[in-house]
Amino acid sequence: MQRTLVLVKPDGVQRGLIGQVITRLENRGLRIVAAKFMQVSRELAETHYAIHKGKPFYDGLINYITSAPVMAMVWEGPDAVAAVRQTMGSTRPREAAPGTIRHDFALDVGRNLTHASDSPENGEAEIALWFKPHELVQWQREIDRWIFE
Ligand code: IDP
Ligand code: MG
Repeated sequence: MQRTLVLVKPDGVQRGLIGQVITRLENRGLRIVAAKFMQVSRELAETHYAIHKGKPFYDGLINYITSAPVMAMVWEGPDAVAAVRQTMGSTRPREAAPGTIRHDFALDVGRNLTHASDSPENGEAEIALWFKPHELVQWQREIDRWIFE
């Protein structure tokens, strides 16, 4: 079972789309492990997006992610990293496939609603950055055997 960090970014929260994002991940069969609604500090934003430092959109990205609260979550499932990114759609919403969250709810790359880890290694690192170990819940769903082969 693989785990991944998911954020509903400030635009998703402001637009009342937290529920729709969660519903799509639940519908997919993924299992929620942790969630917290929080204001992102500049320090956390800069650590999380360190890889993008120096890029033209970096300052705007830090301002965007710290501009209002986010919903931070951990989800798990088989190949959860790839599965969640597939459900989110391409970074640029106008290039995202119909049926993906970014296609169905967004237009501009700087307002693309969600974050999802891009590799299993980054997933574990991002989970450790955003959550304390005791905030991650280990549990089984009654329906798991009908979703996980
Ligand atoms: P990802 O979120 O799909 O993994 P990344 O390339 O890691 O995409 O970029 C991180 C975030 O930075 C994007 O989700 C988006 O919010 C923002 N971003 C990326 N490229 C641009 C851009 O060209 N203009 C404005 N914002 C951008
Ligand atoms: Mg990324």
